[in-house]
Amino acid sequence: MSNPKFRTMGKQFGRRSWAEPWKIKMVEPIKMTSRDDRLKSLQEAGYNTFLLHSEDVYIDLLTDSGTSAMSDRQWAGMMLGDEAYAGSRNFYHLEEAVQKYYGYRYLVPTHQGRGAEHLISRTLIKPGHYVPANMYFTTTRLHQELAGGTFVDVIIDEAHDPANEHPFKGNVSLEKLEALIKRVGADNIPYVSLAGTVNMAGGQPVSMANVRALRGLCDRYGIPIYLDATRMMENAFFIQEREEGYQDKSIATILKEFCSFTDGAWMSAKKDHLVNIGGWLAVNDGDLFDELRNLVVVYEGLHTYGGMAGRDMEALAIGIGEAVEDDHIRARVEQVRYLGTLLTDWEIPIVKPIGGHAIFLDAKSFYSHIPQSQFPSQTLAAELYLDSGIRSMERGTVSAGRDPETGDHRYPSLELTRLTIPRRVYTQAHMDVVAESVKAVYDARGEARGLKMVYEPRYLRFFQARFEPLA
Ligand code: PM9
Repeated sequence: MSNPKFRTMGKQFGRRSWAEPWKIKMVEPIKMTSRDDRLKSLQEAGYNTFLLHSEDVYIDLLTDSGTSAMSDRQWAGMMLGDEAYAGSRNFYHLEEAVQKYYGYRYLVPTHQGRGAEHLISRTLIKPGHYVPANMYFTTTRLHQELAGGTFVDVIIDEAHDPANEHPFKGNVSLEKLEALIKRVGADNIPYVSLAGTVNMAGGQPVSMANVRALRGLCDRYGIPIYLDATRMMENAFFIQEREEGYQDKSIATILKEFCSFTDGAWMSAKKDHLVNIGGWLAVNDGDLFDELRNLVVVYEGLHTYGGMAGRDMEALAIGIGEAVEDDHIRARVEQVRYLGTLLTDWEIPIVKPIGGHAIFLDAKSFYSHIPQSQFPSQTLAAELYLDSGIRSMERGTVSAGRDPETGDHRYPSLELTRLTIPRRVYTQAHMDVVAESVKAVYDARGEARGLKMVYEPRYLRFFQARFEPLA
């Protein structure tokens, strides 16, 4: 076959092509702009892709958060919204779906993931506590720090090397965790903060063997495990694909088994669950639930809506059922891989193995002449937008923020620019256009200059910081 797509996919997977398990019923026009228009937009946005108007974007790969296309069933569910202030029937549907697929006992709804992170951090973390995690996530770590905790990264070393092909780069290093427990004492560790998959490591999964062993270690010291389940469906897919004994198990079965090793989870439903807004927190401990259910009314809304409309909860309940379908998750991950395979065929440096929700360009290798103090990932996101109107996201030094103790930039080992694929939104032809643009920017890499930060907000600076090009 002459088509390079078939050559590569055939070589890699040894089977026939996959296709999306849906067809398109409604479309939203997008427009291509001129390079002059894009330069103007970029200058107005202070070289930060978060500050662009979405109308000025051609293919939007900023995030997979809240950007999914809902199904006809979810839209039908929106019409069944029960907008009662208290006791909405849609809440009970949502509760049932979380109990059925994740297996946790009690549910607290929140407006999105960080609402849930706020509640769990505020409830469990006290000043002086240490919170071990398999790499940081921006909002998660900030809430843990605001509650008085000190974040400690206990992910395996391989996760910090973009070229390392370890199949489960999201795994917790039990040695690092046990060393921390011995150093600070189990009483000072309120919980292990476990994410599946690990966003900042490149969408990398945690194995079932690792979470099982983690449970064993935590039980010995009496430490609970709380899971960031935001992209757990994708994690389940990688277990099915790569871990012995799971090939014939469904995504739903794997998800539930994984969650059974944890004490509860928080969720940004805007990702895996195929909705535009929503989140939740679920736990097994009745006393903790009472506290969380009381706190949610202070910060989010009543405990039967938590900041969501009834119609949003209905779409979310339906989305959970669609998201665990094996065909859905396979098409989702394979589309990401399709893009990544095109890029690796052109020897463009990306994080390997290809993760679940995005391609992460390795900006340190891409722009080896730009030091981290000049923000190579931010520069790459700006150059990509300039080339073709494709919007990506910085996941390097700007996202890492400043060390709360020293006030210095934190320079992460992974300096990445993320091309995030929304679920059920773009076609393979869009992926071809994206790959060609990345290639054009790569070919011109020697001409790129770094950026200087001219405005820096106090919290989560990557959202609102402004930059100017260096001469
Ligand atoms: N993730 C993302 O684009 C949204 C904007 S960047 C902060 O990847 C994890 C693993 C996430 C996540 C958001 C949240 C917060 C928690 N955990 O955005 O508040 O990837 O719903 O969730 C983004 P919310």
